[in-house]
Amino acid sequence: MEQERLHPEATGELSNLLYDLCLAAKIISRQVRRAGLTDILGGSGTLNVSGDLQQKLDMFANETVRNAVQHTGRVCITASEEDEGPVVCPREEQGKYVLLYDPLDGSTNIDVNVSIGTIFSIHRRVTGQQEGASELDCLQPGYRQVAAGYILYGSSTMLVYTTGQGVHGFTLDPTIGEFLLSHPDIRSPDVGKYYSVNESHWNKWAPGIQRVVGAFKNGDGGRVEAKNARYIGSLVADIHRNLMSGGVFLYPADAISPQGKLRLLYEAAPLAFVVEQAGGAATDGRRNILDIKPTALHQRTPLIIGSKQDVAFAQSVLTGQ
Ligand code: FBP
Repeated sequence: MEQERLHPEATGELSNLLYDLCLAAKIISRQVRRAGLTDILGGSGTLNVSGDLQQKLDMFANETVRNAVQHTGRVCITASEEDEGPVVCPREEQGKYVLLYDPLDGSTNIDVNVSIGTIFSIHRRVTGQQEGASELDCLQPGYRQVAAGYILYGSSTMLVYTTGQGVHGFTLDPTIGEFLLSHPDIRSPDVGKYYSVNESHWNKWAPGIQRVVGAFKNGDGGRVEAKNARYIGSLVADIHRNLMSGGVFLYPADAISPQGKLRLLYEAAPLAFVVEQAGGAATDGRRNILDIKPTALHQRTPLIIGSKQDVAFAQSVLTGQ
């Protein structure tokens, strides 16, 4: 509500939409915390549009987020990693916002009790009421986001979000069922102490990427000092650690995935908005992630994200500057 007052034109709809996402996060958090005790672990037997085996919890989280926003009159369309196409809200309940989300990122880690997360990105609708909401509303560049963030289901459940006025972290107090402001105005160090990448892909990388990762690992005798390695293999957990302690995460393109693995609309762009608002940066190796104009709902992008000077170093090596 305080942040809303920074926007004289605000109607409260965005605040309420963020609160709808908080409700979904509490329901998902409860399920994640009890996952080992209930029949919700393991695969659902179906594949998503990206060919990934959908976990039961993926499906649960996907429906929970959609149900939390679809009939509120605040959202006109949703798009999710787990849905092939966008889901248009009932005509008479279409609002002015667009919600893009990854309901449960890192889902391959669910069954082994490793931290996972929900990632969300909110845009303003671009289609008119007459023509009805469509995929056009979803295919907007990252710099047009009005809000973005993630919920981390780790040792505690945390919500971290931005509306363009800095980045703020809240911790869920399960005893009162409320997110409490535990990390106001998060700032990320310009130079990180960690580098995070799946080095098992080394031989599939282009020489430029090998040079960048090599420099983060061993230093490069001037521009970069050697860093410590940390890689969980759960995007939200890796990004959150680097946001708090300083670090650079890389999921580059490689011979198998020439566009990288991670999805632009509901993984890279929302995390780039958060990290940039905390003083960091995000690139696909050549340009700012937030400047990429999407052409497909589930398009992928190479991603280098984190402490500003480390990302700048990587981009300068990859562009030969
Ligand atoms: P999804 O679970 O949303 O498909 O996430 C993809 C992901 O698990 C990220 O969380 C993580 O950063 C990456 O893939 C790990 O990939 P890899 O196993 O190749 O290192």
